[in-house]
Amino acid sequence: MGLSLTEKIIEQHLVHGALVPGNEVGIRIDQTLTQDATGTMAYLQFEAMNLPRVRVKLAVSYVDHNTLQTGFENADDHLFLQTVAAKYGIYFSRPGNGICHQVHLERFGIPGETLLGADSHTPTAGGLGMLAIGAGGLDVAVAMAGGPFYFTMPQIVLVYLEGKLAPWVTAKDVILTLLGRLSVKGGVGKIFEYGGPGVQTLSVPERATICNMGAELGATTSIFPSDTQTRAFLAAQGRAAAWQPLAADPDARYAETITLDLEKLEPMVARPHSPDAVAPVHEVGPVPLDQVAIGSCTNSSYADLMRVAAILRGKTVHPRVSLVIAPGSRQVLRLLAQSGALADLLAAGARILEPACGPCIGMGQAPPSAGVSLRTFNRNFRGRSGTGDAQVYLASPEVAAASALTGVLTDPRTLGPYPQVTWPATLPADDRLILPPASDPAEVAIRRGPNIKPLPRTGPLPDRLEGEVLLKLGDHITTDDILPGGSKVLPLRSNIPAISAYAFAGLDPGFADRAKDAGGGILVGGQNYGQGSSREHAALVPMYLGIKAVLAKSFARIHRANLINFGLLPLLFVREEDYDAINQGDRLVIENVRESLASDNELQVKNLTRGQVLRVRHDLSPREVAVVLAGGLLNYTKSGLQN
Ligand code: MIC
Ligand code: SF4
Repeated sequence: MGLSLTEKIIEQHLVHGALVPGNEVGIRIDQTLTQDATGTMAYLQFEAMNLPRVRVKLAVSYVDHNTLQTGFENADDHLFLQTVAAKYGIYFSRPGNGICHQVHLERFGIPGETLLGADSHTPTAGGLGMLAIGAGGLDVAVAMAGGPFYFTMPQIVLVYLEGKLAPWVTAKDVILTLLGRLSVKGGVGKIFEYGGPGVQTLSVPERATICNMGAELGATTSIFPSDTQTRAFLAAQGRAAAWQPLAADPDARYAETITLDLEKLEPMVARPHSPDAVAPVHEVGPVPLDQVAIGSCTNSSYADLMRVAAILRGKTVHPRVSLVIAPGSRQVLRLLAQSGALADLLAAGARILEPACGPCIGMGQAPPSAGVSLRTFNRNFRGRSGTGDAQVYLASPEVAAASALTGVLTDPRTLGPYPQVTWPATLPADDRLILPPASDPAEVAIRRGPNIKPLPRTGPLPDRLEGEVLLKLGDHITTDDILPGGSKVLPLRSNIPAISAYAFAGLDPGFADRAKDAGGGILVGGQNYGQGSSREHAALVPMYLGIKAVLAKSFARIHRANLINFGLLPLLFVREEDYDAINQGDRLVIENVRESLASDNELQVKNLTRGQVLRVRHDLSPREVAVVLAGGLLNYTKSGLQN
């Protein structure tokens, strides 16, 4: 039987387990990436492993999230990251060079290799035929130390593309359509592999847009074949040597096939407050807008912004709308400048931001109170923009540009002929803001500003867990809910004691104090608990506040792994109805935890407040059980238990 492309790459990198869906596999990692909001922790963890250099083929540290320097904190973190990179053999992409995923695609990605990134949108590189997976910083630190990356072997789903996109319909509409069909948990435990004749009609940046938002499906990753489009992209980057053709075997078997006729798609929009609340733009109608934001790792490529410039050329942004544009990389910005498109954007009234994440993570450009913002980004969770009551819609750059002109949500097909973008034969490969590691590491002194606090640690898991249910939450709680982003909170990412004050701040501002007063406790969640970002702070901060376990109906992949990595127990209700039998404030106790975890998949939870007993289960692999028992991955790795 033939193999899918995913299986081929996993097989080539396999160091543990077998390719059976649901089994734990461990793979060798070729490349790692970190960004500044997750990177400081990842490198503190790497330092704790006492190795002189990283042990991967390539490691890159990006600064793209925390670029607003409203105080010393972010600037200090940048210096820490720069010196750590120089010392330990890591390439450093300086602030202003661009968003990690866009720059990685342009300058570093290699078809057929594995990439582990401390950011949930790492699968963007799947557009190049890489097996690229997002993970918590600690998993990335272990990979940098040469350790395998462990994950549950997903089911491989074939997304069979037919036809060709109609004018004004884009890659963003492909992935929004899939999100509308499958929902934000439709990809959990799956890898989406794209195939079919429609693939060759899509350029690498378009493929990258689709893979990027596969993260919103909850998928482990998404991947495209490596073909002549891939070769053309790499050749334009001056990296033709990195190319190799890659595809699934013709007789590959998939767990499921989803067929999409590209021809039939239309411009789509995700309404507030979830990326899967999708509908065609013309059905949603002319929603009045206060802000239009174009950029993010989803839609900030050269072609995206050239089309925006062509739509805006000679016109002026609607007076009600603030239009902000953040190019994905300095390469994109340079191309816009060289081609004159930047002048068109400026003349139309666009506010140009530096190439960085910016408004996507609430780093500036928060919308006005109760404002409506249309964004080309990938997430529109409540409050993520920095304005608690803002309404955020997600759509393609074409929809965004058309709407910026009219002031209302607009189907761009009303604009007339679709602007064709011709790619320059060669792109300016200017890596001056990418610093190679130091040739003499001994000469590099690590700069550790006062914002960088030591990593909190926890001991082995106790045998008896008793605590109050400090918070009972609903379905689809995001890591933005657990630990918000934004320009006020993000600068504290290297300072767990300080950032812990913001745990669940948007949902329950009293949470952190309550947890501290109670000396810790237990959390209860619904379906898909911890969806969204890879930020391990969403596990690290609860750990710091003394949370020992989370009981939920189901967990999102990366957050589940982060909980385990920091010694917290992710437990599942055996009967989902038991969720209703627990109230916030109830006192729960689980006895003989250590023994039960190792010997059985079920545990008993006594609700002391209600005098009831309910059953929960765990789906931890033997390795994960050992990690939790040790009090987290760092203890486990250091104690030499790892084989
Ligand atoms: C995000 O888009 O939410 C982020 C910010 O890029 C996160 C990482 C983080 O929280 O630092 C992600 O997606 O993993
Ligand atoms: Fe940055 Fe937004 Fe992409 Fe996250 S989703 S990496 S914040 S641009």
